[in-house]
Amino acid sequence: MTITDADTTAAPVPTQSPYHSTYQHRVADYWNAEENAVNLELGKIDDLYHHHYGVGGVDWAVLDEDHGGSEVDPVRRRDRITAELHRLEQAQADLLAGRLGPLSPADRVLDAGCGRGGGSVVAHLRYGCRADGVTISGKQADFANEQARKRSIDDRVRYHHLDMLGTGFPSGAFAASWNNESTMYVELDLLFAEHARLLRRGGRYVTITGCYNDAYGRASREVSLINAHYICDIHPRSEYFRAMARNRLVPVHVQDLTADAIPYWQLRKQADHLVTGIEDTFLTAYENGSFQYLLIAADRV
Ligand code: GPP
Ligand code: MG
Repeated sequence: MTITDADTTAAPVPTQSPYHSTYQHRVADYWNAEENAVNLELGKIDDLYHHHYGVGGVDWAVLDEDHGGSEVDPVRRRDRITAELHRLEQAQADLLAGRLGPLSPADRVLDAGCGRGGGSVVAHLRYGCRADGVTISGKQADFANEQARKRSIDDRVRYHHLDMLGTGFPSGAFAASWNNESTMYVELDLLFAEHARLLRRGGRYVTITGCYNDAYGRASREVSLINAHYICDIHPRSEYFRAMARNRLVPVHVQDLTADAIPYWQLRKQADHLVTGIEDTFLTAYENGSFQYLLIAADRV
């Protein structure tokens, strides 16, 4: 059989950087348009804008206790829920940042898929290191750079409108790099090849990710719904370790955060002012065993 051009439907592939595929354009469209209250209202609290979920136990008193009187004031209740969700997202960011070190102000780190930039600020404040964030959303990069300017850390923390699969940064320049819930947008081999190129020998790579559970089988209905919701493609757990092994990344710490991730979704589900509609799907996916929330830290050898 001969396949000719006429047999295939040509997808126009944009040539202008940073997009290497039509898919990336659509993903960038999503993030350029995204203004979910669950991200903006939480971020406003202390100007740390995250695009990941939370870990740890919920203080359930936020739902009913009101220290101002016996009646539950709905506005104060809403604010307490928002602050509690932000606390859990911050705990997740701190957990990841804690695995990057030890680092010093002389070190440079890469935040791959940086969103509105919170993770790079967290790493910089913790270690004093220089941080570069990359995102294929120009709007996110602009927003994050504005935040860095407001904090007067824009000489040390910079965001770039770039594809994390091909950043153009110098080889071996980074002491640590990470993906916080962004690996599901890319092919892992291409991603880890770029991290391995950018990290110095002995450098540290960390990811927190949602993955589907090989022991369950293939991707469940809930995993497919999450993919459709965010336009992503969740990988199986096994693929992370295969792709790391192929790209000089040797796991040093693996942590199943699934149980720690559930309280966040239980609280988020009750936050009428913040829900996006994906809350029950995450809870079912975690509870039926088809989906896992994982931290992997690896050394670049
Ligand atoms: C959260 O971003 C993360 C993703 C969109 C990637 C998918 C993650 C998985 C673990 C599958 P967000 O904070 O912008 O999402 P939301 O608006 O729902 O809070
Ligand atoms: Mg969010």
